Amino acid sequence: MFCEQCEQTASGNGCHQWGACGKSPEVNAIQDLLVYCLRSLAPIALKAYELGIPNREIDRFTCESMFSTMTNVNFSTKRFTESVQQVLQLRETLKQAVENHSPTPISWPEICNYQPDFEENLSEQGQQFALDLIQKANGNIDIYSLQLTTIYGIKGLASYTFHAYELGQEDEKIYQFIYEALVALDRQDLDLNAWVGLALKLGEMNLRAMELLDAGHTGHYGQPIPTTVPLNHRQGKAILVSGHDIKQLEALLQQTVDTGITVYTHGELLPAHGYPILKQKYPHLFGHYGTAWQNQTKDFAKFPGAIIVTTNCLMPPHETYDQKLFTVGPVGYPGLGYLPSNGDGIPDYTPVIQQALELPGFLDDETPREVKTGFAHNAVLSVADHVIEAVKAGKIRHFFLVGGCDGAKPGRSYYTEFVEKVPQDCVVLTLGCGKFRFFDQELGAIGNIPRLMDVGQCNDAYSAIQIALGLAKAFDIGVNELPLSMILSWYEQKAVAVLLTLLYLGIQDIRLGPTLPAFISPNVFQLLSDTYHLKAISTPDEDLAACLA
Ligand code: SF4
Ligand code: SF3
Repeated sequence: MFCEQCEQTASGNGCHQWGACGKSPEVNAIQDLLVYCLRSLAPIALKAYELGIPNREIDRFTCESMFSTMTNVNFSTKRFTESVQQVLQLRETLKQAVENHSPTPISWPEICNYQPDFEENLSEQGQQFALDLIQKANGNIDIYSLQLTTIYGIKGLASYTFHAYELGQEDEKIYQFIYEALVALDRQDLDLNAWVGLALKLGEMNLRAMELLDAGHTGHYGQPIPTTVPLNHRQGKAILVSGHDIKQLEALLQQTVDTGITVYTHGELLPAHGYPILKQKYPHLFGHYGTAWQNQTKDFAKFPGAIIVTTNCLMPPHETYDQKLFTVGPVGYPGLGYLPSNGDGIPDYTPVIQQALELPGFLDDETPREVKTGFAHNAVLSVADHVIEAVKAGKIRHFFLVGGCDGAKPGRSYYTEFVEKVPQDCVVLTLGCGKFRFFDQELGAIGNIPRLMDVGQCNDAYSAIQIALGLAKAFDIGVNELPLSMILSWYEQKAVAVLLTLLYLGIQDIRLGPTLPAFISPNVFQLLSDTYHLKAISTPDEDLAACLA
């Protein structure tokens, strides 16, 4: 096998024997096969758009399928086999429709006729695609690096697009771009500049996807407001919801009204508590349980109720808790209960509810502990006057956005130490699951402005961007002139898409860690460093001194 799509890739240069994430070579190969089949669909889907016969079912299926191949999402060969079958059926039906509509005969590229042999092992057939891109790049390592950046960026973009369409927010420009980018992977005539342009275009499209998702969240659940979230449990039966999917969280809340079950969030669902409509409608949405995704084998084992994982990051479960763990949407693992969606995209959560009622739940009330979330763009910019005053009066010297993904590597303690060392006259904004390294620290306030503000999930990078743009406008300066430094941590492919968005916006001096992506070649990194001053993190002391200089 070969995979280097995430930060924990083995030895920093690729998983070859088995995924450090727990992905087997079989699953890796069938994921490659699924992506290749989606590439075989892309030219037909683009032609359908050209002829005015777009197919929304195929657009959405493409996004959910790409999402399922992201790190720590789906480990089920059975589910990937079904997806491969489905994509080929959809492709052939669409091909027929396009040919019927076209005034002239169409000569499809060879890839559009690709057909695996379903009588034979699909994973074995997927193995051939491990080397497909480097061949397409004629061995040019820099082109290959940008091809991989593109394909991983598509996975991130597709996942945010999936979340947005679940909430009724779509823009067909994004779907068309995803097909264009998938088609580009089959081209051999693009030079380095063209690939860089494509990667930045991906960043632009991802900004749009995050904007749509923001509109979906705020449209359904209201503008986030600073909210105190209990970190303690209360007595009673319990369900824990993990991942990023607030729509699924809401569906579960609806289905558990009057059951007496208390619902807790886990991981990237902490910011859901900041949405006022969700909190008002469902008082049994109580608190947040556990810390970052990489601690789930301990946290899930201890949780005395049922658990649902709605998106990344799912770790291979231990047998001590796999019976109470369920997956929905793109997520899957062999042997775990999977709840398929009904026509409206919502599963019947009865098996989860039954499991929660059978389990003991929490037997006592725990001493209250709490944390705050909900400092999204609306909340922060509504007090922009105070912020500006505090900056002008010298009370706030600098802002740090310390955010992104978490992970198990020891090098990630950099982010905890960085936040601990941020001087008293500076403010830390955070987002993504990386916040769990310091989210419960008491950093106090500068006047009435908290020194630690949780902007939201990783996709709420959109919110952080709006805050930065809003402040830049208020100060009447460029965003790169703000007293703001971005200290980012990455792990999976959503972070790749977010990074491309920040580069598309021309954000300079981003510090990225804990290690640089293995798929970025030295020349491509040099290019990003020359153009955007993108740099690797060094030590908290050195980086703080440089940011404040
Ligand atoms: Fe390795 Fe990451 Fe790929 Fe898993 S997703 S196989 S850890 S590079
Ligand atoms: Fe985290 Fe998996 Fe990336 Fe949404 S939950 S930020 S790693």
